[in-house]
Amino acid sequence: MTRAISKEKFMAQKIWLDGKLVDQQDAKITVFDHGLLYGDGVFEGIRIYSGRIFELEAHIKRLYESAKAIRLTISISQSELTGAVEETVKANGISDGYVRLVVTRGVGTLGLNPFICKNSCIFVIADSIQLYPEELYEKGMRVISATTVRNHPLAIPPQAKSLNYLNNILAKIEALDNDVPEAVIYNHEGYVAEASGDNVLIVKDGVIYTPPAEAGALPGITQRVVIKLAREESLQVIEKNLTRFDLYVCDEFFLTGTAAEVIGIVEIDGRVIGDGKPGPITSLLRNKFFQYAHGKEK
Ligand code: PXG
Repeated sequence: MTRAISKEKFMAQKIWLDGKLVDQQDAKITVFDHGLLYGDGVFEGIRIYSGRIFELEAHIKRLYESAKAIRLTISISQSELTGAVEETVKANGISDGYVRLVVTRGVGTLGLNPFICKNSCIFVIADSIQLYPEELYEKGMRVISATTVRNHPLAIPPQAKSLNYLNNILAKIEALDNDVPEAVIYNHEGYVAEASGDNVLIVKDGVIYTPPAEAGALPGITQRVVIKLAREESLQVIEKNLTRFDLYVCDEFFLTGTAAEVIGIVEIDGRVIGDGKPGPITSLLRNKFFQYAHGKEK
């Protein structure tokens, strides 16, 4: 598997900004943009595998739904934005990499009122992606339970991928303070929601379990694809609320996400999962996902 892509090789050269491709040094945004002042906006992170933009339609749909949830009108249509992403990837000649698609509330004043911002600001970056080292996929990753609680459903909707990621960043800081790369975040009722940038799945007695969207996870596009691939392998997948105990005593544990793809978890809060190595279902789904993403199957 190709993993690390050198930064020099894939340095983003052209950025799509409000309708135009511009050089990176000319891609400038004012300090009065509410995305910067208040984290007021939405975004997507999308992979490019073997020259194809992975699940672009699903990412575009989620972006518009996130925008709707925060009453942000994206000034161009879904098909125009799809075209902008394709154009940016092509202009930068990237066949394996990453797209960051961002829509901010736009230029406003030093006040919260979002309706003063007349036009959303849209930009697309196509670049390489900072990946976990390959060793982590082979040996599996250790995680902790975060004390930071997932956004309450009556606060920023947890299903909206907003630019306001501080809650998840606080959980990530807890992880890094404990010398592990990721943390599991629980919701206000104590059920598992997700990790700071990935969805949580476990295996118990041959059945895969993952928290339902109501538990406060971002509905992951990687998670959806992996569930589909698992069902094609005749594996049973059940969405249900999971507790910390369920994670402690499961047979296998893995995370899915655009950045991490499928990664095995081998320890949580000092409890070893299974035999301390990524389990067979995790490895099977990781391979299936790789093949599917690179178009080597179906
Ligand atoms: N939960 C959260 C909070 C996320 O941010 C996921 C789950 C997984 O969703 P997808 O659709 O990607 O399977 C995410 C996605 C990064 C990075 O740079 C993080 C994400 C996506 C892309 C890049 O850490 N998170």
